[in-house]
Amino acid sequence: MTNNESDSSLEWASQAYALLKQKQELKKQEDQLKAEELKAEQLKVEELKAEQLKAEELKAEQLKAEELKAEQLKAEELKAEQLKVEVNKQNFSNLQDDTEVKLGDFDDDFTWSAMVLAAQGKKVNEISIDEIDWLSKLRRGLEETRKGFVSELLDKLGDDPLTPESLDDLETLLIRADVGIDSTDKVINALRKKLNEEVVGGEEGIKFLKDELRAIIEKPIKNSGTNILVPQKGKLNVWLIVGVNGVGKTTTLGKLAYLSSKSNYKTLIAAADTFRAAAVEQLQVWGDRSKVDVISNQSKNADPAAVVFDAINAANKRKSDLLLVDTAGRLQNKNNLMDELSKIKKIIDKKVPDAIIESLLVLDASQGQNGLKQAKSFAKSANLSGAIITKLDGTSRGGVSLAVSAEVNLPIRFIGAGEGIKDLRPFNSFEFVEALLADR
Ligand SMILES: Nc1nc2c(ncn2[C@@H]2O[C@H](COP(=O)(O)OP(=O)(O)OP(=O)(O)O)[C@@H](O)[C@H]2O)c(=O)[nH]1
Ligand SMILES: [Mg+2]
Repeated sequence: MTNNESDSSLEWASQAYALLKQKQELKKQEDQLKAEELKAEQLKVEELKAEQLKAEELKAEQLKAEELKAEQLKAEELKAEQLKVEVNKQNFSNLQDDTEVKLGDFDDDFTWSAMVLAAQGKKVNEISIDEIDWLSKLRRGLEETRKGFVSELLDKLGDDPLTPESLDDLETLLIRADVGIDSTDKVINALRKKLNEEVVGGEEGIKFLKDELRAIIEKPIKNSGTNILVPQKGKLNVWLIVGVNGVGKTTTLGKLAYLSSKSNYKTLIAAADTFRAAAVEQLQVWGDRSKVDVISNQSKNADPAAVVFDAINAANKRKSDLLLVDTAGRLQNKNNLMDELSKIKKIIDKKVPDAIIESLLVLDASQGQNGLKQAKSFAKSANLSGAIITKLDGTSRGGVSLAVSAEVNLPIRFIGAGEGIKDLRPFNSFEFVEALLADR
């Protein structure tokens, strides 16, 4: 190779190198650009991805919100449904209890009842349909007692003044109406004394008789210091419902539960008659009707005192005002019955020493003098504080109420005249005597 040749090849080489270098530089630049583009693209992809994620999250949130809304709607619908059921239930129990009393005709029942209310100082706008309904029932209930009593007396007396003979007739009639010997003697002696002092007309004689009878019934009530028995607020009141079998204890307790819960006393029932089969079920029906809970022990031969123990615990927890205790009317023998009652009382004394205990003897008016015997025997061993006279409807022996007051010295606290939930009322001596002697 010549020098010339060598020079030109060197130049070529350097040109080639420069070119290659340029190419390489260019490629490098291109690569860099590409890398940057890639990076930018990746960034974009990531951004896009992030956006998608965000969108998805948003969608999920929206979905959640919609689900929540649907759930809320469902809950509201459920609530509305429940409310409907509750209202229906209430209506149903109302229907079942037949508690809504309708105003009857403007008849003799109405006018008599209204007049008895007016005579006690009630104003026209204070009279309720319930009161009229009850008084009508009471008057009709005592009709049988009246028939063999006042009507006959009035027939005999006419409008003439009383004579010693008419007093003898009156005596017989009072005894026949189961008023009892003591109270009859008292009334007749008072009338005789009056008769010795002045002329007593028929009408006046009846008025005097009413006053005397009312005084007899009122005496134990006044002695007790409590005019109308109601649960004392702020303490646990325990009312033991006692009496022989079949007199109406459970029915009376059911009516009392209704009266008490309707008057806004927190009420509870203890099913302490564990002797009779189905006693708990019978009580549960009354509890349902009056919306009062029943504490019971379904196991066979459960101890009545243990049921009362549980019931007191429940009553304390719920801060109940009144605990009504249903007791057995019949056990293996009478001693057992009294033992059982004193065991129940001991439990109450021990658990709630400041409880106010009422032992209320239920008496079936239709049993007449037999009922009086029961009252005397219970009063001896059961430490009674009051009586409840039931089944005054359809008996001729309503006068026994007077004998219970006069001979057992028990205040009558409630009277029942029918099997319905509203057929029991606090005892009112004025209304009772007016109904007993309603023909005048
Ligand atoms: N006509 C009428 N029947 C009543 C009255 N009170 C209760 N009875 C009825 O008398 C029957 C006996 O009533 P219960 O309440 O079961 O008597 P009880 O004393 O609890 O009976 P035992 O638990 O067996 O001791 C039932 O058929 C009642 O419907 C009332 O005031 N008038
Ligand atoms: Mg019973």
